[in-house]
Amino acid sequence: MHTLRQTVTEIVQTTPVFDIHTHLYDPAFGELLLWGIDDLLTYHYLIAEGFRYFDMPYEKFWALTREQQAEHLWQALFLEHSPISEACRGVLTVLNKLGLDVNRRDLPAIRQHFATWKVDDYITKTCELANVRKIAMTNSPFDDLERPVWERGFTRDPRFVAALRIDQLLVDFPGAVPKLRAWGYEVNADFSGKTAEEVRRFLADWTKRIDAQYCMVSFGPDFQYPDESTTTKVIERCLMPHGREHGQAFALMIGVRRNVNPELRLAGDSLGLSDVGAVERLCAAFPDNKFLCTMLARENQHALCVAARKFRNLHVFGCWWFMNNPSIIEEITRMRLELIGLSCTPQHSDCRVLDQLTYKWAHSRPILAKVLADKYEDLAATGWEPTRAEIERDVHGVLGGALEAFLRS
Ligand code: FIX
Ligand code: ZN
Repeated sequence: MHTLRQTVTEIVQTTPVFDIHTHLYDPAFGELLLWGIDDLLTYHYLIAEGFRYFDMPYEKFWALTREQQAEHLWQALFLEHSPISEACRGVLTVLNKLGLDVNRRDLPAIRQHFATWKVDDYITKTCELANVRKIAMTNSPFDDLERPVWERGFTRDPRFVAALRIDQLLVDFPGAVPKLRAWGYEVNADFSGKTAEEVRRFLADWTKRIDAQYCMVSFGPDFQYPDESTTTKVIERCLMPHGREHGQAFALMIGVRRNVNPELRLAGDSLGLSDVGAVERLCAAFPDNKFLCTMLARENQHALCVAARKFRNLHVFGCWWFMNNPSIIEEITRMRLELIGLSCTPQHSDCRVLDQLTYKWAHSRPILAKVLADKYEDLAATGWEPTRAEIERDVHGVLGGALEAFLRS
């Protein structure tokens, strides 16, 4: 006889997940899809940690090849100190799940192993190891490496779905204007003339071209709504009507302070406390639009859950970036289940390197199982015994099914 906890653990392990936010790419994007040991070791989370120990100047590190950077990171983070941080542990989980003997501490042997893989097979292997059924990419028309691939067209890999990322449109409209004009959209920085309808045409064209599942932006902690800014104008006059016309949700990732240390490049972003009230005002002003939201500061999580209790058009998701550590994931997941039940998506991976799917899901599934099992045991203690079918339904929901239903609604 299985205990309730064993049943929950087994179901959480075996239910395939829809990973709703990553920075991975359909293999048609070639080199944009990162994978393998050198990309794993040069993940920006590890670069930030490496500089805690390096004494070399920043420029010297950036001048190295990717392989040399990986070697320095391996040396400092794995050989000279035990790799106990979550991001370091992740690399070892990936290697271990691939069947490699991490105990040998042998980077050349690990590299040899990766050299034997072909990318398509490796995607299949990784999706199997991570038990991932669908991966949402982050797709920006403003990215000069990515845009030409979409414009050329390609046969889509059904495992990868698109999300339309529009940071520049919302946080740097004057910078976006010359680009939009060059692409044939008649927009003006002062929002005069046909600007609003042309931005909507741009959003509609890209939504169709990439089959965007939702539209997404990241904001700093200073994000406000409403205010006198162009951001508010773009939201009110372009994004909201576009969202209603196309039934498309608007995902907000709020709280990132970009470039607090520019020397660290992609690893140089930090966080700040945001105003959940701005999200509430957005949800209240546009009850016929759908919003997804995740926040970067731990201190914002409780208020965000309360906001979701007030607005059914708000779906809370993920433990983003600095929140993606076991102790915090457990705390936040528990709080969300207690406040908003199963109507949320506790986790996304935010992978930048394909292999990370393996560790991000291997690390978060047991936490989800533990928290869910506690909750089902509390139910059982009242005499309400959850059936296997009910648990399967719930787990499918929190591993992406609830979000799919929200997007369809
Ligand atoms: O803006 C984002 O989507 C962030 O997730 C990234 O910019 C960030 O660099 C990251 O990889 C966090 O996990
Ligand atoms: Zn991201």
